[in-house]
Amino acid sequence: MAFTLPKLEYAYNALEPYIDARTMEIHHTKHHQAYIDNLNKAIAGTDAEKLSIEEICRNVSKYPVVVRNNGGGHYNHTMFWQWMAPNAGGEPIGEIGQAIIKTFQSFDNFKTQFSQAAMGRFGSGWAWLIVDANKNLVIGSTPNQDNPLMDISELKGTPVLGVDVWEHAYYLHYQNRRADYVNSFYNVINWKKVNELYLNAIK
Ligand code: MN3
Repeated sequence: MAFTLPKLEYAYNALEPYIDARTMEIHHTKHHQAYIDNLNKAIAGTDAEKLSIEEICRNVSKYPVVVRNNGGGHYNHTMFWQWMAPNAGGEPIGEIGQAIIKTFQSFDNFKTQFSQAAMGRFGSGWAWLIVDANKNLVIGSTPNQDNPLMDISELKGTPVLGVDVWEHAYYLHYQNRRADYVNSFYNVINWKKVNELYLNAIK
C-alpha cells in the first residue's frame, strides 16, 4: 500500500491571519506530496511497503537516507496538520495542561523554552514537545525531517506537539522572521489533539 496525502480537516485559509492560505496550500499539496511521492518511490518493492510510517521511522537506520528524509517528512507533516486548528490556541487544556505546568512551572515558561528550541535550530528542522521513555515531557529539536521516533535521533520519545521551522513553512508571509511565525503558532495549536496524544503516550 502506497502512502497517500491526508486530507486537512480545515480549509487552507482557516488558520489566517496566523498561517496564510497560500503557504498552507503549497505546503500541503507540493511539499508534503513530494515527501510522499519520494517515499513511495524509495520503498517500492521492499518490505517497508507493509509497514506504518511510525514503524519505518522507528527503524529508519535500516533504510537508505532517502527513506529517512522523506519518511520523516511524511510523518512530521501528517502530524503537523493535526497540531493546528481554527479557533484554537491559547492555554493548554486537560491533562497536558496540568503536565505542562508541573514540568515547566508555567505556560509562559513552556512557551519560552519551546520558542528557544524553534529559534535555536540552525537551518531547517522541527521543534518538539515529546514524552520520553520515563513518561516525562521534554522540549527539543531535530534537524531536517528527522523526528524523535527515529532510532538515529538524539532526541527520543513520542511527539505530542511539533512545529515546522523550515523556511517553506513561513517564508511567504513572514519572510526571515521565524520568531514572529513561532509566536503566531501559539494561536493555532490544537490542544485537544495534543492532549489525546499525551494521554496515549503516558499509558
Ligand atoms: Mn514543511
